[in-house]
Amino acid sequence: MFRPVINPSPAQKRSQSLGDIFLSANYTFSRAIRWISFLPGGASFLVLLSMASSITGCRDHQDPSATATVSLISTSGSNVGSAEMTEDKDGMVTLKVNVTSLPAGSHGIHFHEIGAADPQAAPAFATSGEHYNPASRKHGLENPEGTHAGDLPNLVVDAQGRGSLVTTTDRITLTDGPKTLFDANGSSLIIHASIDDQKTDPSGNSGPRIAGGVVERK
Ligand SMILES: [Cu+2]
Repeated sequence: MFRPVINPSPAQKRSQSLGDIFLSANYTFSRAIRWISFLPGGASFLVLLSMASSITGCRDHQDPSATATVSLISTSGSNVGSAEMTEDKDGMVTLKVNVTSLPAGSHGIHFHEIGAADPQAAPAFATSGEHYNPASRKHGLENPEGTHAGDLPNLVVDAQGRGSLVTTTDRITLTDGPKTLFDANGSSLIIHASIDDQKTDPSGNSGPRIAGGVVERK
């Protein structure tokens, strides 16, 4: 198949090695096709599909329902930040909250049981109901009879009014199931005026609601 070159020039060497690469790639491809042809129809279709998807680079088909977002507003209706949520394939949800223009200090923050966050309700954000608690537990990350599905670590806000919280939880999901935030009446994320003591039922003495928003599919 190949005419051997005795004492090849550099140009001849180059063309020979390019030919080798072409031949070896061609060989690998034809071996793969021969191998696929031995598989039953369905399996060879799947192999071809996975080859195609690895070529186009679209192997990570993420369920669109596994991400969510919250737009947070204050009691006066102004924007004070947002939250992003992502659920991984094992059902672990990562929550990232960023806020501005809130009072300095530690604030209780929870998922509440209704997807309605009206700052003009009396009292503010009363429309979001109580903490999301489908398992009927008591409040607090440190409560022996806890924990509400919607309970979270405190959100710390600095002297400039900025705060962020990054945490993970498997007490809630964004995908369907008994602890999904997207149940019949949805859910909200609510920030309180005071620190959550993580023990006192039903809301850790965290005081009035100062900001909130509805959890929405992204
Ligand atoms: Cu709350």
